[in-house]
Order: sequence, then structure tokens, then C-alpha cells
Amino acid sequence: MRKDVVLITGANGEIGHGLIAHLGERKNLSIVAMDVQPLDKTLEPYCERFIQGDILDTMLLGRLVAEFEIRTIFHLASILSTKAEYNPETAHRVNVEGTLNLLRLAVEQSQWQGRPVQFIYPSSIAAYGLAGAADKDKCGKVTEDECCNPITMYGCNKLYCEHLGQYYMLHYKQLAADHSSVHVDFRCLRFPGLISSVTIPTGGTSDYGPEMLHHAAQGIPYACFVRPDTRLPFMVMPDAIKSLLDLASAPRENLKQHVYNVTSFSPTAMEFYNRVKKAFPDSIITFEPDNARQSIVDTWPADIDDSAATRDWGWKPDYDEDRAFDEYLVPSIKARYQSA
Ligand code: AKB
Repeated sequence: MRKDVVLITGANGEIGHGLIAHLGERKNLSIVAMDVQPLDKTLEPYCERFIQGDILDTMLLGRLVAEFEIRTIFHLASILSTKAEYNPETAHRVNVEGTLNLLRLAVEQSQWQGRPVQFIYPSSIAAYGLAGAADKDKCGKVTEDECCNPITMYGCNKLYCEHLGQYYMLHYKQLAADHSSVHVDFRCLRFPGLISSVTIPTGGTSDYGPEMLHHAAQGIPYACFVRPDTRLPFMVMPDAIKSLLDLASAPRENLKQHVYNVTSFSPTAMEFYNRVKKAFPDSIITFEPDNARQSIVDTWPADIDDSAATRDWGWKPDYDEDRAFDEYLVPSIKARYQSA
């Protein structure tokens, strides 16, 4: 008998870390986790199995079919926006071919099981591409269908994979006689910048928020790489996990679209700085904008419209800006570094 499991790729990443800890605490699911690096020790007790390997390794993914009945795939592994610009072709391979491999695994699993396999995919505000800072000021909240002209490799990859997921769900091998036997239940969230009290992201362009906070808490000086007036949407990790699980448990018939924006609050970098300074008055934070990274952030919207998620599956963040800082980020980050 093969075992019913949830597969989580990118296990050590920011979202993977939070999701595995959350699902693991519930104790009602068997988790198979994958990452290219050894699994973080704190996550080991939550996982039925950890597979250290690359999502580009199709032999490795093929072996999973023999052992497990994968009911849901949370495909979280990716190379983020700044890192992707240093080696765009490698990023394309990981972000696009890796996703393609996981979608094929989902198809194969659904055929073996005779039932749909859920594929939960985090996309990003990087899928947007506004014309620059002036356009950003004018645009206001953008819906899922507006301004999708990404200028980064990561953004292009995310936008394309949103479409790829829909292709696998609706049209995969559409000319084949048994076309209707394929059931990938693809569900996608477009995330804003994420902030966790446990992990620091690596290689993103919205990282100035979490980096500022984690540096300040450790008494390390920080040079913020965007201008003080730069505004971006953010969300704390508990809300990101909640949105993934709420979308996964929404009745399929309620979902009127495949990609949903979710967001929580939209501070400027200066407002973020003020929050951090209030919590850590001795911190040393300067603004030293990096023109190239600033230009990327200038193409990402200042706010996104998540009303479709509210309408279709009742999305509402638990943490507004006050609660995010006062009840989650500041107390847990203080506790984390004081005990370190
Ligand atoms: C990044 O900055 O690349 C990510 C994202 C916005 O998806 N945090």
C-alpha cells in the first residue's frame, strides 16, 4: 500500500518552514518534504520523510510515484527575484522546468489515484510590471489581470507558471482521446513581500523589510537598499500560511479564477523604519538606495486588490500593520534573538 501524503517542495524556505511547522503541529497529515539542502533540524519531527534533492531530478520525482499517493503538492521551491538576475537561465530552469516537473508528477499521480491532485502554487507581486515610480503612484490597487508585464526573470517565471498550471488543469494533452482523465486541481496565490519572525528570506527584492527588522533585533547595522518613500504590500507569515490552507480547503465550485491576490498592509520603507526604530531604538539603519534593485521595486504595485479572494473563499488577513508588528513580529523576534 502506498501512503497518502502531502508533498512540500522548498521545505527550508521561508514559506516551507512556516507551513511544515503549522501542518506538523496539526498531526493529521503525513508530510513528505523536499529541499536541495539538508532539512532544518527543527522541522524533522514534523516530516514523515525528507528527500534531499533537486526538483530538476526527474528520476527522483519518478521514484516518489512508486512509494506515495500524493494528495496535495505545495510547490514552494524557487529562486527569488534578485538572485535570479545573477543567473537568469539557472533561475528559469529551477522556476519553470522545476514547476513543469511537479505538474507532470501531479498528472501522473491523479491518473494512478483516479482522483484530482491538488497543486498549490505561490506566485508573487513580481508577476506585475508597472512603467515605473510615477505609474505606481497613479495605479492604486491592481487586480490580478492588470499590468502583468514583469521585468524580472523571476516575475516572468511566476507569471508563466500561473498559466502553465491552468494549462495542466484545463487543457493538458487536449487532443488525446483520454484527455478528460487528467485532473490537476491548480490553485495559485499571488503573494506580496512576506515577513517571518523565524526565517530571513534570501535573494528577494522585497527583503529590505525583513532584513531591516532582523538586523535591528540582532544589533547589526543595516543599509536599506530602497528609497524611504518606496511603498510595497507585505504580509506576515501566519497570514501567508492561513491563505494557502484556506485556498486549499475552499470548495472547487466556489473558485471563479485560478490565481488570487492576497495582501495585508502596504507601508513605505520609512514607515517600516519607524516601526523598527520604535521596537529597537538603538538600531542603526541607513538608506542607501541601489538603483537597479530600486528600479525593480518601482515596477511592483504599491497595493494589490484581493477582493476576489474575499469574495470566493472568504479571505481576510488576521494581522493588520499594528497587529503584525505589536503582536507577532516584534515579540517573537525579540524572544528569538534574546534566547540565541
Ligand atoms: C522577492 O522579492 O523576490 C519575493 C517576492 C516579492 O516574491 N519576496
